Amino acid sequence: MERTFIMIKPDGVQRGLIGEVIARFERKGFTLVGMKLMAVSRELAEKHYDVHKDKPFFGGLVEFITSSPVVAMVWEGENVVASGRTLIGATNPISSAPGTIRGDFGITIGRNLIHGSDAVETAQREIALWFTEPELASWTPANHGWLYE
Ligand code: RTP
Ligand code: MG
Repeated sequence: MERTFIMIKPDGVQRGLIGEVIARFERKGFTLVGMKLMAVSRELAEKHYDVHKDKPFFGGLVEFITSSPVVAMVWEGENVVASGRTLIGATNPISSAPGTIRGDFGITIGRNLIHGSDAVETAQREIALWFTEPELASWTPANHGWLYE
């Protein structure tokens, strides 16, 4: 089953939206297989956002992600990478649809609340970067048969 890496960024934690975000993934039907609240080191933030290292916003982004705790999670389910991005909404909250996390709670791109892996391969890289194997639990929720054909 597919897995994705989801991170509630410092603004989401500070604004008391941890439960709101978890509830949306849970009610959708996805399965939580790993979760921790943690301070992020500069090294981890730089590795995580390595793809953006030459962008003008990189320095500010790393400062922001290391400024206050985040909630790192791994969610599992059919097409959870793409579907998770749909739940999250467009990168810039100006154009994220109402009903999405960024559309409902965000105003500006630099404070867009949440990160979600953008492809299956990215998800694998990010999960390995943020979690060790013993921190992830493989389990089948009791409602599984009512979620999938
Ligand atoms: P994320 O990686 O955080 O899930 O967001 P994303 O895929 O939707 O967007 P991405 O292009 O990967 O950008 C990563 C994060 O960098 C910040 N950003 N700031 N100031 C700016 O112009 C700017 N552009 C991007 C955002 O926090 C974005 O989520
Ligand atoms: Mg991204």
